Amino acid sequence: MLILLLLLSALLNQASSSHSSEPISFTFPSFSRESCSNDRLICTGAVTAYDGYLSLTSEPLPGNSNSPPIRQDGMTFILAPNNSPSPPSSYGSYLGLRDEYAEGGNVQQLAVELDTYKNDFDPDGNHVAIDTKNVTNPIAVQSLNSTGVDLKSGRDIKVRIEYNGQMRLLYVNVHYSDRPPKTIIKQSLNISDVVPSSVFVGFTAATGAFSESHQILDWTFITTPLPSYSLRK
Ligand SMILES: [Ca+2]
Ligand SMILES: [Ca+2]
Repeated sequence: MLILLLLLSALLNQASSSHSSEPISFTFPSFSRESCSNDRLICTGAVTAYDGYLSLTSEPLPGNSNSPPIRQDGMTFILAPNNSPSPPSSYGSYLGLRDEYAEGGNVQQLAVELDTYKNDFDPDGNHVAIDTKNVTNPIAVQSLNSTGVDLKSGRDIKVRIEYNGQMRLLYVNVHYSDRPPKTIIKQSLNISDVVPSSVFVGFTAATGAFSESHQILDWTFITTPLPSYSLRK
């Protein structure tokens, strides 16, 4: 059972904030073996940097094929108030995100999960969900089965997560990298109710009894300021 957490320190410019702050943008067009040893990324748990990608959990051993193949459990993109490593009992279905014994507790996290394994509380083993307090009771969940995207296909998958602070809407797009974007979830959300104004952003993932490869190939993060209006008396 492997747990990991990767966080990059950044101040999130909350669009709903009354304070103006500088927009933040960064991009990792790729990764290298040095990506975890420079100052930009905090890699904990099983996160390993390779030439071309970050591996969030230990890679499955070559030839370790299960019949029928079972893979688990998935990964998340997370906004968190601190850079603590994944909680102790967050392996498996808790995706390196929440301690299973602390479900429903007072946390200030926002996560978009890509879940590859059906637990009792899941619709299936191929879905996207938005988690705040609970992994077991997400505020939104949507199966990918009708979209043609299979998270376990081994193909490169692009995920675009966009928050519109004026409309207070969170969009999640998931598609194969060679296919057009497709909105999977459109969820009403006031992000300032969920996370503090200063957060760490990054990824978590976990495996359980069976392994799975969770790789980040590239990553771009952008905030934009609210449109400003000038008033003339
Ligand atoms: Ca699951
Ligand atoms: Ca789930």
